[in-house]
Amino acid sequence: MKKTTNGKAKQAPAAPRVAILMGSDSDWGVMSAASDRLASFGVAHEAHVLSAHRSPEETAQFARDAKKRGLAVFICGAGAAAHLAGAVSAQTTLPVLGVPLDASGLGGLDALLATVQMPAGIPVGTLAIGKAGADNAAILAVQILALSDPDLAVELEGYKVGLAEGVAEKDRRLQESIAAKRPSAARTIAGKAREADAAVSARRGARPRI
Ligand code: RP5
Repeated sequence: MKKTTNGKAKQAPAAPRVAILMGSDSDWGVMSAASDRLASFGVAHEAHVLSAHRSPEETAQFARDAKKRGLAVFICGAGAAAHLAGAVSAQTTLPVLGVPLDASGLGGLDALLATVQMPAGIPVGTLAIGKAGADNAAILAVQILALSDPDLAVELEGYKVGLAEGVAEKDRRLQESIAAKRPSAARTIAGKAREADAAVSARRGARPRI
């Protein structure tokens, strides 16, 4: 094992487990969300531009070599007539997650249909169009890896707890802002309800409820 300048053993960087592929460098602005999410879970990954149409041979070769290189999951993002995920899935038994991107005048619907409508036998797990899809593809990749990685499974549990806490915090802030904007209205409604209650009780000759 190599040593650093201070004499400590140098850790070899972890081998990439996830490959993020995209049809063009113009996809990176969206697909970097997948990279960020994988990094947040400490999952080693790599990202490449490979095109089903413009570099079909290189794409097929990469897909075929992936398993022996230790990769476990593919995330493929492409726009327009998006065949990248399908072309990769045709060459590997590793799970392939497809992210349709908005790269033409059709808002990503073209890429969604091209990615999701795979013929039977060549599966592509297709996510939402754009950044949410890239983010979810990364989370799904982590979930796949976590099936055989208990530490990662624990991380995922913590992530879910964080999501629920985030929602609770948003609700708390919403309630605060509603209360801050309508304190008098709330008092008026409560006051009117009490008055109506007292009037009904008086008509019945009973003591009003407090
Ligand atoms: C697709 O065509 C790529 O995935 C990209 O979304 C789209 C446009 O590519 P560029 O023309 O920007 O290279 O294959």
